[in-house]
Amino acid sequence: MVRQPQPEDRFSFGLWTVGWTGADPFGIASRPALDPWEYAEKLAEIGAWGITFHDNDVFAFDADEATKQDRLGRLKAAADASGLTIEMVTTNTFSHPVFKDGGLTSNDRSVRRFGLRKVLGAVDIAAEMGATTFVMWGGREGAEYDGSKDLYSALDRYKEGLDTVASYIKDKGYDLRIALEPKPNEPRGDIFLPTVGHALALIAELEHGDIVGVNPETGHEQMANLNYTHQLAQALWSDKLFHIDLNGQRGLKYDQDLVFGHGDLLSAFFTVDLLENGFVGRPDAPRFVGPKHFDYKPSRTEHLTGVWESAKACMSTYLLLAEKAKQFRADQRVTEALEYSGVTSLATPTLDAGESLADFLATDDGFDPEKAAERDYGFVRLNQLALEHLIG
Ligand SMILES: [Mn+2]
Repeated sequence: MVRQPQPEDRFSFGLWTVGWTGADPFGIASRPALDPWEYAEKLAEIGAWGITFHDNDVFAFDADEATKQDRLGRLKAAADASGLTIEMVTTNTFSHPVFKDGGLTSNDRSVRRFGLRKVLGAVDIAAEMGATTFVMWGGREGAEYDGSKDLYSALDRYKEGLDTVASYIKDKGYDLRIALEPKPNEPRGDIFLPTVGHALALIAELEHGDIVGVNPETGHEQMANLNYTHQLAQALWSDKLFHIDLNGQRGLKYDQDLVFGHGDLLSAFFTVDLLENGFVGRPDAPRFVGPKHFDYKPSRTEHLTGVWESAKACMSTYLLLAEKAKQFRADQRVTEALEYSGVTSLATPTLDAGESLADFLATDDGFDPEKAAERDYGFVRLNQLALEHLIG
């Protein structure tokens, strides 16, 4: 029996997750929509600590200024009253057909200027709401046809857009960092910045990249056949893991947004192990300190009861895995298996401290490749120990 989630667990949910009414490309909504503040209140009731939203989760695309302020005020009041933190805000530059060829990288310059203004408007909202992260998911930044984009210019425009947003944040003195959310495809045939690695490479080219990091989503990386935990690790190694989107995905198919752990469970175990316990051999390495944010969709087959059950399932799965991961790390057999496997010794630099390249090349370690090739690493036993903790 897993314990109840507590505010100190810092679980947070996008309003669009529990707020998804089940409409998909093949069918209409399968359950009613509530008001944003109703979702917030209910999330607080089941143990969430925080909420996140797109501008248009709260007010319509064409809402006038008074309506925007009224609805944002009602949401903020509900969040404050139930003790919820609005930790992240993002912009919707994908639903309205004006963005069908992208927001920051549309071939139409007037759309790019409109898109940029919309993003900057959402940055102001994020600051007003007290959010500390501004996620940018460029779902429509991409193409279906290779001939439809000057790909070099598209990357230039992406860079221009991100630098403009980042410098705006700095000019305003907002306590906000941008987190880019990679995804390989869907809704575009090919989305720009398809993986964490691509996003990190673009960030390295920015003028204001110091306040730009990544928001990796489990399913998005797995849709690219990549290992989510490895992506989190590289983002941490680059000190760029600003936010996370936890969910579940079963193989290479459409973006399923399943409950966390309802996809690749063993992978989810090692994701939680990294988030909770850090790198095995490097206690000095950066750790993820942000909220445990879920970006999932309650399946279309569920009605409102199922919506709340699925949100609770995300949190209880995380808590169960965190408990299992703690036991895994504390197990003496695991310590021995890690030692046997050489996992912890990977932290030792390959060259000696102060060893010159000339000395290194002149040194004979007496190394025998045939002998070294006989080494057994014991990775299977290590993995089995993880699995036994997971299902035991
Ligand atoms: Mn997704």
